[in-house]
Amino acid sequence: MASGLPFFIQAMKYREKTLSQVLCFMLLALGAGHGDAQAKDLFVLDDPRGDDFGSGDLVYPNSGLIEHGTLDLMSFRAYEDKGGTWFRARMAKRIASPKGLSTYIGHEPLDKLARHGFFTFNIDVYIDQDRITGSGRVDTLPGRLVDVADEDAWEKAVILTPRPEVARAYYKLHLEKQAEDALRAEFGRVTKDQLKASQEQVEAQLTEQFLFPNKIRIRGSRDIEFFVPDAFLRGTASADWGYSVFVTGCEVEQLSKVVNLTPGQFSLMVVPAAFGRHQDRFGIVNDGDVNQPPVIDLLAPSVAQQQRALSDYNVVEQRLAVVPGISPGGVPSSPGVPGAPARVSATTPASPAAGRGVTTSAPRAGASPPATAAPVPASSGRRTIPDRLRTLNALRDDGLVTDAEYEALRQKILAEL
Ligand SMILES: [Ca+2]
Ligand SMILES: [Ca+2]
Repeated sequence: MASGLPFFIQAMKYREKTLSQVLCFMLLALGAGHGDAQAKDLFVLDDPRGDDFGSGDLVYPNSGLIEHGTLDLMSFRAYEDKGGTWFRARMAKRIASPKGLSTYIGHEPLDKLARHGFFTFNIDVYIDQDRITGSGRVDTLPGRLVDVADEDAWEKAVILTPRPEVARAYYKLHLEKQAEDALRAEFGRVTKDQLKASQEQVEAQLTEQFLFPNKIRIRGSRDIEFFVPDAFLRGTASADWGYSVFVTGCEVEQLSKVVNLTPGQFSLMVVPAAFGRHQDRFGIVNDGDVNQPPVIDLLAPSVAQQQRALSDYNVVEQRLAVVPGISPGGVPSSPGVPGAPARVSATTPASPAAGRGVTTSAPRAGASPPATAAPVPASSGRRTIPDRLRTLNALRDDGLVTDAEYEALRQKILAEL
């Protein structure tokens, strides 16, 4: 559905962006290396400096922890290594370390939670492997408030986040709850078998479509690298694929905000935006609209394109801002079958019931929760509560969540009874 994108963005996709990027790509192919004999550059995409303001209206929280430049993406590079691809993001400023800092609640060492040397941002990478318009998913993780362009509908999502195991577990809890709600809404009750099938479906889809890398390293002061195994992408990252890449602030402590909110409100570790200046969220200035996405920097050839993409949404139409993908090799998206619904990639439901609500066929605009999930009152007996508590216990046993987080989440889960 090309009409979902303003013309100038579509035009950009095939023209203005490709020249410099293809040039970069060629230069890299000529052998700019990493000092690692095995490493082979695949591509690099540059992003302007000083555009870490989203649509142009976002200002940093006055927490003292992050400041202008902290979330400013300068380039996004991929290079091949044994068994997979390293992605490297270069930021405009030194990447802040959690060392020596404490959690807000409980005052535990922050680097006990954020174990990979960073804690202030997430970088989402949605990869369109088939370059067929409308084929794949267009939704992004909860809290980002953007969709990916239909042209760049994705098959694989790689989410760099300071607490990868916890992010995955929280997202899984969220999906399981959605799936259970959908089953109950449809059948009035949920059998043990349905529940089991539904949970297996959630896990299979997560594994197939989402990677939260835990092989992460900081290089120098401004580069962060994360490893994506070939097994996940089914090969090395290709310059011919499309990449939708953006930076959000990381809400590294989650506490009460997780698990049980409605789908439209649930946010997976993203610092939100709100009017005025705040300590704990991004501020919206310049009379900017309150519903703009909390995406601070979008990988795009120009600042203007980023601003256009992030400010083009409509709450009444339940249309989110749409972020374009970039193909480093300049491969355009080919038209899909006209009028065909977006393909739900990979996991096919074992039975109609099992898959319901799980195979999120990428509803446009997370503003509206899936219709199937709506009618169920929160007080309906939840079969997944014991499972969710087990998940939570496992996170605690691994030392991945603090006692304060554990307690807040436990209360939240139990309150659903
Ligand atoms: Ca930038
Ligand atoms: Ca940008």
